[in-house]
Amino acid sequence: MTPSTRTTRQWQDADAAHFLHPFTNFQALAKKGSRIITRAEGIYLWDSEGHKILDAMSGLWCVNVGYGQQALIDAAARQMKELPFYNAFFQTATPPAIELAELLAEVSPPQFKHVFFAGSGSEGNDTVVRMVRRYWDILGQPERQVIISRHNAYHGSTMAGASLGGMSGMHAQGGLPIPGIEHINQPYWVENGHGLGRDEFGLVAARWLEEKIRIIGPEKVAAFIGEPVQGAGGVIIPPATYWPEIQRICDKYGILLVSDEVICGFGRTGRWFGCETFGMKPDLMTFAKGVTSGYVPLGGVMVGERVARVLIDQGGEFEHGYTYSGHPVACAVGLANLRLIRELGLVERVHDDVGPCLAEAFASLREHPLVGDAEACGLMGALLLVRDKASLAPFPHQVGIGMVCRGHCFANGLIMRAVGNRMIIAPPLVITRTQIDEMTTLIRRCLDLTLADVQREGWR
Ligand code: PXG
Repeated sequence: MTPSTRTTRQWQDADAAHFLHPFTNFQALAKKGSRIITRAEGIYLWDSEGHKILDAMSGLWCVNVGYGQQALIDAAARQMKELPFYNAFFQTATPPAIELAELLAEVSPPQFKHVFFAGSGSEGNDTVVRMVRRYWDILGQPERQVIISRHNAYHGSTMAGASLGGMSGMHAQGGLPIPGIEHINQPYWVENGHGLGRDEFGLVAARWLEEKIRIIGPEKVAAFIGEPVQGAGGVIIPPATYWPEIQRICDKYGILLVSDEVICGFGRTGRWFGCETFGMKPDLMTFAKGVTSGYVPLGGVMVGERVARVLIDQGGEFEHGYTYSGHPVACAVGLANLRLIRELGLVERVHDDVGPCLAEAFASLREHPLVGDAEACGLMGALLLVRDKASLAPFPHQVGIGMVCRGHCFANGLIMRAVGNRMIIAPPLVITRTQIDEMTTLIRRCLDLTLADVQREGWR
């Protein structure tokens, strides 16, 4: 049935009866009913009640070229007609997968010439774990098993992805992390800075990696993985000193550096990949989301020459892969998407135009009585909601200030995420300056409404 053939209530009842949503308290949602999204265009969504919503989260950090791009739609339709599926397992390949591999190598930093395709970011990170350990095996150092990650990182929801991630709620369910994964603290200045200047703190936070390597024993450490900017963790933008120091430490101990570019890739930070914005040279890059702008699922791992040469020249068979590794329809859409990003000059646009515009808009929101800190990097931004601006003292946890603000966004036609006391956005890269103004006006209205709640309820 098409959306118009059922009422919102009917959709909600069927949803509650049959659909288990990801990261959702099923009982609470069934009581409230889902919001049913029925169509989209540009940076806007419409729900089943006809409400127009500004999607400042690009779906889920992925619709980089915005909704309704005909080139992507045509690419999918054409490929489905010609060859909807063939695998890449038994010494076969399809033209879209080959062409996308070629184009990915072209837009990636120069050390990347090869790609391993997966179906999602989580699968990509499972591949990372398999590949990193295989690399050290081939080199005769099988004791190098440990991968170091960070608390409050998000690397997906498969067993390996959730283990690499540093979300304590996820680790509490299902006996995670799997063996051989260790975590250090995150480079979040507000929580961990302890009075240091930001740049000084960046160095201190990076050196937590060195301490961890020494505790584990450098001969046992295989790799370090991190998101250039932690997305799901609340748009945690590290100090400029952080990644170069991480790079220095990885080089010193010879351990592989993995950049999880699932959110930061494909223009989000104002360069093709976040590692370029933050000045590091990873050996592997996980990607997903923006590679197809979310129109169809696709993920994978860019494999740098250091690892690729060992796997190819010395490795024999790599016993790993997915049915949908190199799915022709997904790859055809990926190709059309990357070509469109180039054609529209979206990466440069984020760097030179809409990125700086967002930074200015967020700087102006810093004046708001609830905002203790406002940060932006390319087209991702975060507002820290505080009880006291001078000390950055937080609201008591039970107030749930982020969720209060998010409720106002929901009611006012704006999708903005709350991560604890951080309100975050990552709009489509096609957003215009006028639309950034419109979004900023909406955000300010929601902050005002939240402040009114704070005053009425006496939360300060
Ligand atoms: N790495 C990073 C950095 C991600 O952000 C994944 C891996 C996993 O990708 P898949 O395609 O398997 O979901 C992600 C996904 C949130 C949220 O709440 C973020 C993601 C997924 C779901 C929710 O911000 N990022």
